[in-house]
Amino acid sequence: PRWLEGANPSVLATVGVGDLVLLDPLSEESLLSNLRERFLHKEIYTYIGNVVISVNPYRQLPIYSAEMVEQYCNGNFYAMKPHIYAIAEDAYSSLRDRNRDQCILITGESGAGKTEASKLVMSYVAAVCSKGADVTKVKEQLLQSNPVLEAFGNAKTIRNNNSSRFGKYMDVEFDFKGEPLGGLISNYLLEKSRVVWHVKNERNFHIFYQLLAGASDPLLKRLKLQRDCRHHGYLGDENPRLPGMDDLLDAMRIIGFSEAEVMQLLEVTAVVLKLGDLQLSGQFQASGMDACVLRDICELIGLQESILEQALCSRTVEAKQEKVVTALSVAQGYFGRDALAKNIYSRLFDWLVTRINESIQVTAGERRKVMGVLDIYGFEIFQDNSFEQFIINYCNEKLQQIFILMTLKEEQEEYFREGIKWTPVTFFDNSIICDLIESGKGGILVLLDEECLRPGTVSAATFLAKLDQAFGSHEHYESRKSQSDRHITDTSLPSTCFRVHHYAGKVTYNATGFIEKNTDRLYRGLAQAMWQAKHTLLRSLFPDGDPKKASLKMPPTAGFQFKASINTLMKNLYSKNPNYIRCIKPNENQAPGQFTDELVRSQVRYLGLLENVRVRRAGYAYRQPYQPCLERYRLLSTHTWPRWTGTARDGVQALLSDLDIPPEELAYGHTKVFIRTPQTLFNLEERRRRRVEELATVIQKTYRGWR
Ligand code: AOV
Ligand code: MG
Repeated sequence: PRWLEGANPSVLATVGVGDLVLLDPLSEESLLSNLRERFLHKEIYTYIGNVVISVNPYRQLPIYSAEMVEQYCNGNFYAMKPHIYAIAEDAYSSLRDRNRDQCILITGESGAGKTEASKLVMSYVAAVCSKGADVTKVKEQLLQSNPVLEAFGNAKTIRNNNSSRFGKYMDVEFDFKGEPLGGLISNYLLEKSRVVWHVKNERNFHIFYQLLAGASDPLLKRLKLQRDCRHHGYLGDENPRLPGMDDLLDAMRIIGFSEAEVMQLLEVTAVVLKLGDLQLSGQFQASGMDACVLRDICELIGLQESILEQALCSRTVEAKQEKVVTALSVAQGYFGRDALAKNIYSRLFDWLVTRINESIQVTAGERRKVMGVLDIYGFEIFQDNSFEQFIINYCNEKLQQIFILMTLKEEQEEYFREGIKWTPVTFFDNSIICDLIESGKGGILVLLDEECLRPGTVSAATFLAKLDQAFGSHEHYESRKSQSDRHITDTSLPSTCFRVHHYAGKVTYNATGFIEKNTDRLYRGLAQAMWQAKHTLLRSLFPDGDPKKASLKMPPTAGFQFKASINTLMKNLYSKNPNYIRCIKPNENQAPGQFTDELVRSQVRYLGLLENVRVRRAGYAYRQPYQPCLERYRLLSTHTWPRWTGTARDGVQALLSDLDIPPEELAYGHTKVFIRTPQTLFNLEERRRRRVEELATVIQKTYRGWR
């Protein structure tokens, strides 16, 4: 019988509670042990209302099959286990049926499972929309953009063997029927310093190893590369195990790259590697260059050797119609070489995104709806943190801010939509930290820019002094100077460093390198040399090398650009209906089945999960649309059992008023019923359980009677 299907594992009848809103008593400890218990039973998803918490299982679980997709797509997921598919379904169906633009915000620290989550969401949406030929092509292209961008933008780090080293936001556009039309990808600041240097036990971007391990002999020869990566200066280590080159080439073909484009792309990639092999052996000057490597590079890109050599070992400064050529020292030569490699690679990455967008972008002016999926690098605290971590953590700070604002906003709006009264709750607001970093009136980024543009000698020390002067007494800023002003002695903070108290923890940044990385200087001669190459792709990456376009104006700094693009992103996200996936990393070893309490506790803390539950409970802990609520509890009242013919709303009202629930426990919204405390819901569930048993006994007896 249909009503016995209520034996489905529900949000409640699972390990611990499936929705933390129902936790009783509610404390950090109970929240943590609920997550732990579920995780150890391979229940990695838990809700806080409409937010999904996902704890990285570090193993393949059998919960992503086509049947699962089917269940979440058809079912009423109030009666199913918490799952990322539920949030994907909720977002997709409200986009399709209620015409609301959606965004999926995935946050969590490095290795917590954000990228995997974004792929699950995308594959869910791809699976549930129709299967026509046109749609299939679009879907394939959207999905295949992933392996291509991962090859060029991901790398092994200490935290994560497949760490995203760039931020990605993808808008998927749908027509009025909910069929995908295409998409648009935005990328944020690639960690390009990795091209020329990485920490021990980490690696360079995947593509280099994939190329060396997977290219055919003739291709490798054509690219003038050695198969063993120890022959290449920028790699050093051996080949890690990675997806094969063939899959990557297939993906590029599906997206619509021509053979010629793929070849050019690989050639430019090879040039980056070869630059790392270029030794500058002159004793004092960079002129003693490895002739073979220089020739290889120039052959690959169609450039006269003397032009590149000149650009690498000297600098031309134009002053008052006079050209002054100065020879570079070896150190300056290497600096220029590495800057060139980083610039080529990051410009190539931008080109790749643009090229993918050309294939997937929607041109038709149809009425569209959009689902945005944000997967960005997670919060990072390393032993040694530099400009890259500063930018990454700034970005996470902004995402936390948007989470705070939007959870509260969304909660308030829901009560408003449903016509229910509500009193706001307070939450830790991290805007003070955001301001410290990005304020236009003298935030850290502005001071850094000032320092980069200031004539005269600037250094990490002058930058630090500037920070000290501005933020010496700021409660989220620390340095040796500010400590001594406060009579604190702390030897763990080196004198070249400053510390920011982020929402997710204190991070010590080494100021050395901030100025160089922010200015991101490339000697003009090198850009001009690249522009003279015959290689069409490479040349197109350096429009600034055109002497006619040479301007004396400094290009915008890396920090300035990032801030601008992050703020555009925030505006975009604010305009959409948010859906949250909060990823948690259970242990530091990338190991299955391990749950390190302290590690999870700190994430629970900084993600503000406890506050999140409190906000959710402050008004009404639990809410359910009328129809599923009626289905679930109608057997509790003779008004609604065995049959109810009125509307679902009236049914729920009739049913609940029959059950002696105090009226202040309930509120009837336009589409949902709201229940104030978890106890009421437990109570309902308990009664329901007993009633189901009762009915089952009745049936058994009846059957026996028949026999
Ligand atoms: P991240 O995106 O959050 O880190 P990933 O999504 O790359 O983290 O996850 C790290 C690794 O954890 C993956 O390579 C998988 O091996 C494993 N993993 C994550 N989610 C799942 C899942 N649902 N099922 C099975 N394994 C999973 V970073 O990009 O570093 O911030 O910058
Ligand atoms: Mg990632």
